[in-house]
Amino acid sequence: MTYKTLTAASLAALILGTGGALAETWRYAFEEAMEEVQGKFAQKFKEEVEANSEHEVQLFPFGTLGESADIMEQAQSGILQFVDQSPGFTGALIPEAQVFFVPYLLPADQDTLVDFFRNSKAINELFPPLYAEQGLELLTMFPEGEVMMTTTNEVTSPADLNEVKFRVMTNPLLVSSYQAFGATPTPLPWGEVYGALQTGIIQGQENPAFFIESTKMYEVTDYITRAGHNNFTTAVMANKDFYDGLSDEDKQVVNEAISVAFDYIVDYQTGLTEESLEKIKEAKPSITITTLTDEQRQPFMETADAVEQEFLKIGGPKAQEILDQMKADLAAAAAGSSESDAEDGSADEAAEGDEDQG
Ligand code: 6CS
Repeated sequence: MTYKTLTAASLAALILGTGGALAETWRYAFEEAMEEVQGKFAQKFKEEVEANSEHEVQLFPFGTLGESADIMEQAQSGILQFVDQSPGFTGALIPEAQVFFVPYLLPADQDTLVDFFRNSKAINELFPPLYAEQGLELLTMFPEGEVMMTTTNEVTSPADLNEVKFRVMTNPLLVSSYQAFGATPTPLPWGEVYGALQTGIIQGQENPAFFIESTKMYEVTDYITRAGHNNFTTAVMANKDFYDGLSDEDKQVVNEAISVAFDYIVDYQTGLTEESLEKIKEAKPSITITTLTDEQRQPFMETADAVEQEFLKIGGPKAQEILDQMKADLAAAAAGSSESDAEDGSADEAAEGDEDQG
């Protein structure tokens, strides 16, 4: 073989001595800052890929490439190889992804929740073809923490949300859900939320405690309400053409890195909610943090059926199949958790934990 007959790839492989795999730089954007949950996940992914291949992963946190909708477009067009976008923004693209906004569908118990995300057939088998239709390889979904409302007025019942312009992610079912809660939902991209609260354009928003703390949402609201209605779900994807074009070896590197990062991010979140709430209290002692009682939650919970029906209307052709499978997966996760509690004798402790978490 002469240099004339060498392809660019084989020449590079010769130079790099990588046995055929070209060392590339992969670009990965996410919706949060480097030290927030999505950033921590991305950093672990990068560390794993770089330790196990010749590739480099370049990370783009929130704000460097635009809003969530922008990074999704960039991933679909192949400018980015990887993107983390939450179903809160994917709902218009993949209507079935709105299922994560049926209130009280996901469990409050962390072990059950993680078991569900790890083993769900809906996530691992039914969602990937729906993402593939949009040019995306769904790599994983993971939870980011209990969602809480932060508002300028106290909220203990749906009546307290009357006339409250409440910011939600740009997801039609989330709009329906907050309508059912009695609020006036206002879909906005993330970058506009702090300013909108500061200027009084909106009077509330929802997010996990770590994000309320790190983005200082407590500065522009006075009440945090734990209604226990959801856990924040996010998803990591690759551009599908890029992923399909990877060697088997590189696919394995990517999949392994995702799996290691998943385990890492689950561990990372242990105690994070309570730590974040403590930091908020320290930074703003006047903040009121209320965990609603079961009785106070009841009217919020009663909206779940109507929102589920709405999901079946607007959740795309696979809505029913996704919902049924999610429910089956959640039941299996709950049964698995109670079995392992029984085995290690920790059922009582788990039940106590549930109460603490609400
Ligand atoms: O509320 C939002 O828009 C943002 N919340 C979190 C926890 N992550 C990213 C998302 O943009």
